[in-house]
Amino acid sequence: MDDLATLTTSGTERLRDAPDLDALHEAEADLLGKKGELASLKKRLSGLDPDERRATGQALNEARTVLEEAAAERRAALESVAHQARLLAERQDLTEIVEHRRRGSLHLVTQTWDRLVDVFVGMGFEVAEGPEVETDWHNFEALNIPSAHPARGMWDTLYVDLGAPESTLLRTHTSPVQIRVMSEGEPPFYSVMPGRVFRRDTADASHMPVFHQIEGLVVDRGVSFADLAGTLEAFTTAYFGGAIHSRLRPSYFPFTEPSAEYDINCVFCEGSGCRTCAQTGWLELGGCGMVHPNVLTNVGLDPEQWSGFAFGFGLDRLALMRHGVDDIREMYTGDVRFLEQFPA
Ligand code: 2NM
Repeated sequence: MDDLATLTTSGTERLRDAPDLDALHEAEADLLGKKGELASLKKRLSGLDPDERRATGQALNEARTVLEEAAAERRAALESVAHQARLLAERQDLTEIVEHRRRGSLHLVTQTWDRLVDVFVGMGFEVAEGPEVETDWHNFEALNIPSAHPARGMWDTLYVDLGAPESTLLRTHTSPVQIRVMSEGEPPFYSVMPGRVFRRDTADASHMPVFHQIEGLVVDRGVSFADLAGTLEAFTTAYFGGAIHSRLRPSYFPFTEPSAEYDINCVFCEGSGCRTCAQTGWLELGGCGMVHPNVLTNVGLDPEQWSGFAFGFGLDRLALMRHGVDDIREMYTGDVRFLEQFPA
């Protein structure tokens, strides 16, 4: 019994002080293992008389319980320390690198192009594109602008030194795409043509020799001027919001009859008059009209069967207006301080 009491005291102490899991394991084996100190004490039970044996056996069991509990307690403590150490060792620094990579964005003109196309596609139009180098026929002749026609002076044309003189040019508008669509397909047509166009102009605050247009074309049976007005009004509210409306004013284009200018309420003052709209309350956006019967005939369509309307406006001008930029040249210098103000 004395040996047992000593073993319990010293054993508990040894277990409690085990410096690590290996030492604890070793102490457990020495104290509680098959060949351990408790087991060797147990062997001595056979030398005792029955009463002593029962009391000592019970004390042995109690000592085992005490030692086992001390071992379990120490194991829990050591494992917790080991766990903390492992967490610390496996710790990963996932802090984001906040060094700012400079990210590009779509050019203001591209953003405007995409938004316009989105609105027209939403209204059921298809998108058509065509070549930037065109024939005189597609750019002028087919559009009811013969070479001697005074209206030729409406466009300052850049010619390409190819073929007969003045037979090949940089398109002055996207209308030749409409000629191609009508020549190559079968009506009905509901298409918009965004694209880059070229004019022999000196750059100033409102002109660039290279700029962009979007034109639209509808050809179907029984299309009227009311359809044109309704389509442009629907586009106006869809693109600018419900507060902005459109109006049409009589005008002249060789390829449409009747022809009209397309205005919208000034997006800055909404009609009350400001500097941008020169106190008129209106902004000129573009032109439109009913496709001239000569144009329909030129592309092989019977004007008695088919009628249509077309419209067109400057995409760059729209981008400038929308963002209150006062000089078109700003959009084409490539200055990042300008470009990064439109990060959409
Ligand atoms: C405009 C204004 C008015 C137009 C007409 C045609 C075609 F091919 F159908 F005859 N294409 N584009 C047109 C009409 C374009 O832009 C200011």
